[in-house]
Amino acid sequence: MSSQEKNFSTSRRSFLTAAAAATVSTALPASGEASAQAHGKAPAVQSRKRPLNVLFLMSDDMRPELASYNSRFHTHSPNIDALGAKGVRFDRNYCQFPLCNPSRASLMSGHPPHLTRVLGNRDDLRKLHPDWTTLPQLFRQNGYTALRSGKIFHGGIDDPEAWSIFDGSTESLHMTQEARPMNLPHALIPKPDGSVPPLPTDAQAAHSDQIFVLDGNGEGAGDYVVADRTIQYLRQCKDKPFFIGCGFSKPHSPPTAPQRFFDMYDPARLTLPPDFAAWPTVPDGFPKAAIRPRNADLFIGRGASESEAKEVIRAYLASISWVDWNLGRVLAELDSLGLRDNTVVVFVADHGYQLGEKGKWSKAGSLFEGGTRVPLIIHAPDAHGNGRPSLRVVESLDIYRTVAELCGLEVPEQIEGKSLMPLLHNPGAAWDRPAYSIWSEDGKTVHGTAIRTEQWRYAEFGKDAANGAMLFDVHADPMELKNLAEDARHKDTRDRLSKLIAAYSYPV
Ligand SMILES: [Ca+2]
Repeated sequence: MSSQEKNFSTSRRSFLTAAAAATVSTALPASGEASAQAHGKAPAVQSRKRPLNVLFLMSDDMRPELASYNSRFHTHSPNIDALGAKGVRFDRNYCQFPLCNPSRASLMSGHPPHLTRVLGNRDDLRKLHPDWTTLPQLFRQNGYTALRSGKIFHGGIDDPEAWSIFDGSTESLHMTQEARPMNLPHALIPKPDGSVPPLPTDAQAAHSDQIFVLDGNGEGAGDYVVADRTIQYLRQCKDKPFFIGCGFSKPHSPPTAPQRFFDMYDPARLTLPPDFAAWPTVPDGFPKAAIRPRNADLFIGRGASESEAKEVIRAYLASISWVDWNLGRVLAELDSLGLRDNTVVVFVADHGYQLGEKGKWSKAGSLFEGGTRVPLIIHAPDAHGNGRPSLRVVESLDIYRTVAELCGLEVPEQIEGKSLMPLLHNPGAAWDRPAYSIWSEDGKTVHGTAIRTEQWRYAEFGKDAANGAMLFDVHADPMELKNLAEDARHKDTRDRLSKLIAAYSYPV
């Protein structure tokens, strides 16, 4: 065994330890046991011959633009939708930070971003917290084989303690198939002040203007390889307990998919959001701090014409459909190996994205629904709520505790978030926890904090909202077009939510 391999061959002792733990406490009440629990009787314990495995599927920059989440684009996402129909689909799940590394560090460590202190894409969670136990690490310590394919932690900042094999590979970024760049026409869209800026020349901006088209099914490229490797790991681990992380890197820019996924969408039929603007635009009545003046992922330093915007939305949807297709290959393998009934399957994205709303083409700085709402599906075998969606507000931070408890693993002290077990059992159960998301402009201090309840989204910028606030009734105004923060009729609501933000301690 090479020095890079740790616990890859699961010892019998650790296997038995994990198996015993799983047998004692994992099972959700089976049918009929719920009422017994409601009357104060302990539910019957369901025994398992083997511990539950975990297949942890992630996507990058995917807002819930999926058919089952009522995407207005009718996205072709049959595999994710089927997974959601099999398990519990959380329709109001929120990330804690709209940027890759901070969001993933929070989710995988079970601590909110103001405690991880990972507030930018260069902070290293493991270096900051050598003693913390990340989620895959917890499984590895309990005798599981923990393997990663693709992007689970941030690219280039993987957690060496998390995985049974750590090779620091970045296979999700490799492309062995030549991708055809499709350059968008550089329309010169004047700025709101009438000036026309020069076309961006820096490498990042040039890169951001490209869409990549692949041949066939994308064989040999990016997420195809991530799925292939996951399938290989499933075959390798089918007879021992595993935690396999499968991290797709799309629809993160540059949008990439085989031609046939582009063909699923007609750009002429795609509609732009009502607050679409060619440039990042602060609408009347909104604080400037809510909209970063420069895009970070697409349309960097230049305006977007309506036709270009539709081409990019089409490419984003095609990328989602390609992820969905690859995810379907992984789940088909899980089925063919007979592992579905013994495996907890999680699907989540790191954060959302703005697709032209308020002129934004990025997640960075977005404390709107677009930037913070992400799909979350959990299929736990025997969960009583399987097949029903949950409308309760939950956080990606809740995943750590939930998955650990599902598998009967003792959760380390200090882990935050709340177990979603009650919602997996009864998706409509009472639930009064709000979701929080923060943003840091400089990676050091918190510049904005948002709170989401079932009816309201409220965000403050600067300490005590020194740089403004925004309040939306998300039932009446799902597109977040009208800021109610200064509306006297909603003062009580604002005051109540403001107090919650103040209590959500963070360094300012
Ligand atoms: Ca991301």
